[in-house]
Amino acid sequence: MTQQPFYITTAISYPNGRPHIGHAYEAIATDAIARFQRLMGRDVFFMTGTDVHGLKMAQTARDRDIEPGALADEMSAYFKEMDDVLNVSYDRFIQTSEPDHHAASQAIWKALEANGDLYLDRYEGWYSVRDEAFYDEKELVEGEGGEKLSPQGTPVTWTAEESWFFRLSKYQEPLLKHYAANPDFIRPESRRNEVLRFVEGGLSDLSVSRTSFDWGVKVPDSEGHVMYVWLDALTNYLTGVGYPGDTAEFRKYWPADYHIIGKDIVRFHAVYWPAFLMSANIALPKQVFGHGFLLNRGEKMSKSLGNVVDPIAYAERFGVDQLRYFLLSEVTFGNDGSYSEEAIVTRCNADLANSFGNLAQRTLSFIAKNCEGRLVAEGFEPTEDDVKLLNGVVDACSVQFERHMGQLEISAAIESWMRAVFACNQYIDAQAPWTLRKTDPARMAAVLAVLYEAIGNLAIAIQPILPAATARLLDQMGVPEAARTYEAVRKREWYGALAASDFTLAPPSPIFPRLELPAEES
Ligand code: ME8
Repeated sequence: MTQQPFYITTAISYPNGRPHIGHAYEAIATDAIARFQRLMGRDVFFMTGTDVHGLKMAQTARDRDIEPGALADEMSAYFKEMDDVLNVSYDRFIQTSEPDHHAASQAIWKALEANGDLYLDRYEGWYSVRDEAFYDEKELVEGEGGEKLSPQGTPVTWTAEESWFFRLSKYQEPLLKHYAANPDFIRPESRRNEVLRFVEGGLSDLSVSRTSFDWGVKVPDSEGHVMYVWLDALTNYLTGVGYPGDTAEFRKYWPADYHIIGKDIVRFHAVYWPAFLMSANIALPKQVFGHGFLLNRGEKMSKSLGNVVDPIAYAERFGVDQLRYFLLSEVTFGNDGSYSEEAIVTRCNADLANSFGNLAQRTLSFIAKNCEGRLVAEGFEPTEDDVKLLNGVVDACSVQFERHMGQLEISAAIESWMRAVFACNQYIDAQAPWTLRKTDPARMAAVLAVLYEAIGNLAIAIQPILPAATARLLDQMGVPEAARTYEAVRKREWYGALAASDFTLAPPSPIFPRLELPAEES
């Protein structure tokens, strides 16, 4: 059977500083979805990277007295390192200075031009370097000192220069039609409503080239112009799958299934991007999902507040899977969420160390110690409680987990998994194998076999969230690689089918140690 393709992307980050926890959050969430789809049997292409052009990068490089290209290379390495440390399973990490990306950006430019959507004029208006965005006068807000700020609260400067314009105004109606016909094009609902209001308010043509600096993709046949950084940056989603040209890769993966991005850049992805694609006669992505922002104890991260967190330091301190689990369970995907060290420790201890980890540890060590590491595979009659746990609770968890993850309801998927973990802990307490050891050893072995199946299935289900810990656990349990897919779980018969037949369980080591807060903070 040929696998159905699935294409997912993160935003590409500005590497004008080191990655922060917001970048880590987006990478982790997108990775969980990509891993989930692979387990569902899809042929996944997962794209991420850095967005190295534009004025922000040029200015940062100037401040540091280095070339923008050197800054891009140096800083992009930190983003890649973050992804690798966090176990982010990207297929391509793009840096937009790469030659194939310049070629793709120039190709889309020519397509817009061929469609009659570009014209040369003079731009006069407000520009925010921090947002790399142009704003209409009517969108600006007043700062505390009476200065003009962008709607995102960033400084704006008056800009006047010769520029190429894209006929964005022409796409107001086509965009509104597309939103109406595809209610899931922009999610969540709140973001969709924002975009609808913005587009209904009318669209001005968009300045798409700059002449006051030269750090960017050169505009074809237009000396002195570089492309507006967002036009080139958005095109990375095409570069990654082989655009331009009618390549097999492009036909396979495009249009993208999901662009996963933060709420601050929904306008670029849900207005400008589909308009560029319509103009270039390229199919539109299926969905743009704008996740929320991570706040440090409810406050926005900022260098001046000194609360910008290094995700690698957090991963080293709490564990990669612990950080992944915390961010994905604590924050409802699509909403803002808050994090603190105490919250990470509390949640990971409650859910991972005390509930799932403890369940696995006590069950597996009991099997190792009291059953010589062997499971009862055949010859026992499951009781009503056994059937209820496996068919009722664990099967239902798989179904709910899959349904929620398929809808990007990541925290709800984890909640359904946690409910099944609780049910297993209740089962072990009610069955009390430690008592059965003396009174009914055959039943004790059966109870442990049921728990083994349940734990194995729950570990397989939660792999997208906890890839390393589940791999270690499933290794300890002797579950062959081929049995670790959702399809394999669905097809399997219960009772002893999970472990490799010649497997003997060794005394296990705990997979989730209890976390402690550092002394000075506890
Ligand atoms: O916007 N919490 O790059 P970027 C959660 N280069 N997510 C956050 C966040 C936070 N506190 N802060 C930022 C850019 N993000 C462009 C994208 S795509 C063609 C070009 C998210 O480095 C942000 O919303 O400013 C975005 O999705 C991503 O991190 C990169 O942000």
